[in-house]
Amino acid sequence: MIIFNKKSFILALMIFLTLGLLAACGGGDDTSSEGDGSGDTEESSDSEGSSDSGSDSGDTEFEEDTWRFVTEEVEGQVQYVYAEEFGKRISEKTNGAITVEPYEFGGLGSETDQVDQLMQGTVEMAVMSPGFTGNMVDEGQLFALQFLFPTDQATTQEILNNSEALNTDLREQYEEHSITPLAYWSEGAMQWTSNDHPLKTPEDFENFQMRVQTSPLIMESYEQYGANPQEMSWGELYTALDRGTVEGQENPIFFIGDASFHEVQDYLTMSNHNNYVAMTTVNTEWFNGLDEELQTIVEETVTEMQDWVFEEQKAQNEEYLEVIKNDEENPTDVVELTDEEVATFREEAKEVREFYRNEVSTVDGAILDKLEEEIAEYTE
Ligand code: 6CS
Repeated sequence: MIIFNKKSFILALMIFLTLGLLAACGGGDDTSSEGDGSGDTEESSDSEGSSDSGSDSGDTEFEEDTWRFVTEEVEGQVQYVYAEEFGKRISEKTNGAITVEPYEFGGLGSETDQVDQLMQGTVEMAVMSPGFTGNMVDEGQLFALQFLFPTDQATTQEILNNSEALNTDLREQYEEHSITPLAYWSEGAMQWTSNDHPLKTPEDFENFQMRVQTSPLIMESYEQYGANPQEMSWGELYTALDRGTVEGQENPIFFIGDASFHEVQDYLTMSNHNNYVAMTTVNTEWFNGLDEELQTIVEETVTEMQDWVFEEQKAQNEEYLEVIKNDEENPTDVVELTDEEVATFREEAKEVREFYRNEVSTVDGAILDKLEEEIAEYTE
């Protein structure tokens, strides 16, 4: 028979309170973090301040569910770590009920296959590049317009966050295809790489075999410079560059370095001719079918991660510039453009805006017009 005296009662009470406190701090959520494969949910989420958002889901019991989140990149690269971080935060905010499963590029097919999967709801979420929706959402191709956004990355990100043209008008265009872009974010300024000669003037592009994503407007942009653009998945790009099937490509620095394209290229031109814009997207019908509290959690998480992903891409782009410069086995000539050289490209690129307005846009360029006005407000 167990006899409770005062001492043992206080001891039992203390143990009980300590266990309760640990559980409240997340120390007892073994079951909740089981599914996300991250193992360090509580620590990283706390340090990123992910629980300071408006929604308080502390008492809500969410139904267990798994959301598939496909990306166009592989482990360690910006899109993939974004999906991982998003998953950690969602798991924490739903007390472990929701597991987000990030998918690396390749596991579910090519980039355009992934667009189809999101549209059909085979996956719930995707990080998507507008360059791969070019044959479907005409207006989304405006991201291919070179020298449209300011060179300053922080200002560009602010415009992406706040633009009504993008977050309302363009979103509606995507929603006609069951794709809801919840946010647009930059993976960094794009640069050109090439073999044989650096790309410094439009003449350097004459008959140049340039790899591009599947967007008629990206094709047009390089045809304007006299190049022969070729559409291709990035999964085939290293080999194509190595064999000379294509001679050059465009991408942010982290991607050039991490995918080792610099190993099979001689020159990196710091052209800053565009930003690599990615979208956090959800299948429209799936998202609209979620209960309101979950919708709010998703939206808040996406919003709070805009700053997080800005810092992530910045760090990766800085890191890989050093990697490329210091790779003695595979030397790359890093070339800066003069102001005059940039001005020449800028002038040529303006012609493509007219092409977009007249030949691509289904709304007579209205979204681009609005976006240009918004950009002007940030830059004038
Ligand atoms: O060049 C591409 O197609 C790839 N580039 C980046 C920065 N992310 C994924 C995309 O598929």
